[in-house]
Amino acid sequence: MRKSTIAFLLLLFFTNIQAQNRNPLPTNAQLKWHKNNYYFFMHFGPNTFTGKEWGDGKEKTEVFNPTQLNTDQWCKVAKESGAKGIIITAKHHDGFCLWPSKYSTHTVRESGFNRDILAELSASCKKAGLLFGVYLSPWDRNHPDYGTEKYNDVFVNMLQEIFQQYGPIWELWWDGANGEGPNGKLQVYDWKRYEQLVRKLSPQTIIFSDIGPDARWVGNESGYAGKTNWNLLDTAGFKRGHGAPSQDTLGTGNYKGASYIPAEVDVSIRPGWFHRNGENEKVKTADQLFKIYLESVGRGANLLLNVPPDARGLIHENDIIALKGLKAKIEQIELKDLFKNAALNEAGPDKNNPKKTSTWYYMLKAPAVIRGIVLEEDLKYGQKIASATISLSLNGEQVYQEAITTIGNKRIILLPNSVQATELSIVINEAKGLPILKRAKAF
Ligand code: FUL
Repeated sequence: MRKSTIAFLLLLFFTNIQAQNRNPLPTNAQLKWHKNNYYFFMHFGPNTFTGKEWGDGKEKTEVFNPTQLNTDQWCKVAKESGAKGIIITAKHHDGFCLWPSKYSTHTVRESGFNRDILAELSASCKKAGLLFGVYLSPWDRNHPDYGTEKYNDVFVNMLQEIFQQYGPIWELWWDGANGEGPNGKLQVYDWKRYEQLVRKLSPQTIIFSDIGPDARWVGNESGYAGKTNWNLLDTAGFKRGHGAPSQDTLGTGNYKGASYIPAEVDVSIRPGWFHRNGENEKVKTADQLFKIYLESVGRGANLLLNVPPDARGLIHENDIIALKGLKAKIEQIELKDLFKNAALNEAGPDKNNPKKTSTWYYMLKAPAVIRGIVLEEDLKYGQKIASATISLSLNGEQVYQEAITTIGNKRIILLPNSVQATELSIVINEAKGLPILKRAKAF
């Protein structure tokens, strides 16, 4: 064999070993982010008044004219729905700014409405104890500089305004869309510069985009994460927007992914992202929202549920009814802990052989009626569990069994029918390293 071939094979061998040993860890900000696993998205702007989904940036600023805008009402609804925060479209693709930016002439200031919605919402969120986040579309169909290098300065200046005037910003939401601007040109986004600035201004902010760096798009807007959902992603060679990893990969993550970038599920309570009057009867029902919750939060992802204010500047009554229903359903899971006082028998995990099958075995003195199980993995040391078998038994006789793959932040298993049981066993069949279960609950 030639020397160069041997060198190549050795390189391949070591690269492979390295890949297998990878254990990307979450940052503290990401660990906290996992805990706030359900929050609101709000699309609000000229589209709310024109009925469009994508404004072309030529809308007259006066169309933006909410008659009863009240950000305290938004926060009250968020709080009463169990959501932990609000991410608002500070600027959508039409370029209209919900704050009076010095770097645009297409803002609330020019609309005659002349109230600073970012200031009002960030104050309301603080008052209500909610997290505050911002969606800032880089694609701008109004700004005259879009499509030129000058626009990168504009975008950076806008980021600066937002972080300095309305912070702390908990999450920054970057859409990868990159269409034409008013002069027909595409923009070459300077992502590196934007990211460096945000890290400098606010190191704890979670930056979301198709490929992170802190949270990734889940690959669909229908409200579900992959049944297997790794918080890891390979981003080398991929870009935001076109050029992102495949939608399937975004949904499942990469088993051996090089970076810790967990998934966020964005979905709207209505048919579109913006409120339209004709769609008040098409608000998703509490049952539909609960299914979304189970398939997002219940699969280890975070849920960003879009609840768009209407042209009054309020959250519509129909949305509130559905959200109350959702909250009641979530509470049935979260407030119950049927195995709380059960005896626990652990067989493993084995520190010397972390890949060995390990079992957690809970026993109750009297039978309980079980509708579902909640499992949580401790992610501080990385995501480890790849496959597990959950069984419920009644006095030693098995009444239910389900095989699952990843657990991650939270795994909710809803049984097809409630069963009576006295024992719950969780067998970890495969783990990438020492598996640590934070808790197992039954409801
Ligand atoms: C997309 C946008 O084009 C939609 O209008 C919406 O804002 C959604 C959340 O992201 O990429």
